[in-house]
Amino acid sequence: MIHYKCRQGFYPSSNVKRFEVPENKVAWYIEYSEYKPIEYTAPNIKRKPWADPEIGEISFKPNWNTIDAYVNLLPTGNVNRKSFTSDYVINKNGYPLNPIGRTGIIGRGLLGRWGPNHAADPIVTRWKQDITSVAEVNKDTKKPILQFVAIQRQDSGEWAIPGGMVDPGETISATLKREFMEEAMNSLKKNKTEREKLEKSMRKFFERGEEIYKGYVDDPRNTDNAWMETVALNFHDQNNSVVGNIKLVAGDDARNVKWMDIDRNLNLYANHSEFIKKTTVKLDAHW
Ligand code: RP5
Ligand code: MG
Ligand code: MG
Repeated sequence: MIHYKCRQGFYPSSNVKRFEVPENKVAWYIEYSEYKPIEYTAPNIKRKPWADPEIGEISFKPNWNTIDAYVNLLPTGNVNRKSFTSDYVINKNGYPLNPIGRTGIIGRGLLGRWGPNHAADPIVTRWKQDITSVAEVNKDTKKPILQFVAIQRQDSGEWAIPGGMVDPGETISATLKREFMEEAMNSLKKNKTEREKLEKSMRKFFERGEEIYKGYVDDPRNTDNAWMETVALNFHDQNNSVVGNIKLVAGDDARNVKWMDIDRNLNLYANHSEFIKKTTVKLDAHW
């Protein structure tokens, strides 16, 4: 794997320009003495109670490459500091190193954790149908067209899978359902009773997911010392009976939500298009 979206241009939501890393200088084992990465951690991240403290603070004793029972957290719970790639390296100053390589930025940027920041991505799909409920087939590939629930991200305006960060102690399956309900069903704006009812109606559907991808994400927020990793699962509504019929309402960090037709022209946030492509292979859908 190589990363593209996190090694050029401006760091997201900032006027900080990355030190541009050419493709043949990404890997750490390649000597690059001219490399002068820019230090950047967004000021508001440093104030967030859920974010890691600075490296070197005496109270901060992370257990790298482990499921860290780190106690200073609110809410308390284990933080997964293991990478799906392999054990990452800690440099001589105590900073974890991005397993893919250089990004032109040191520090955490917008990310809360040093090292891997774990997310989960629910890929909710259905078959595209015409008004008479007949599945639409692409003329060229002769394969049925798949749709997935896409959200438009508040931060970059790009369309994406409605994923989100795994909270300390949270299971992946809980994150998948919670983030889908927050971003695509606006659950945070519902009262407790409504939210519980909604959760109950989605519970069965979210029990059967198929793993599509697990690993590093080519996220524009990645830095040399902090990066995104995810587990993406597909939840497919074969006959439009569950989510095929639900009302989508954008919420939390989503400004828009819709069923998006899938084909090879998709241009999504980070490397989400790659996850969607894998889903079409699994379901033998048009791409
Ligand atoms: C991506 O960022 C992941 O694939 C996931 O979709 C998302 C999680 O971050 P937030 O949506 O919480 O910003 O790398
Ligand atoms: Mg979210
Ligand atoms: Mg999100």
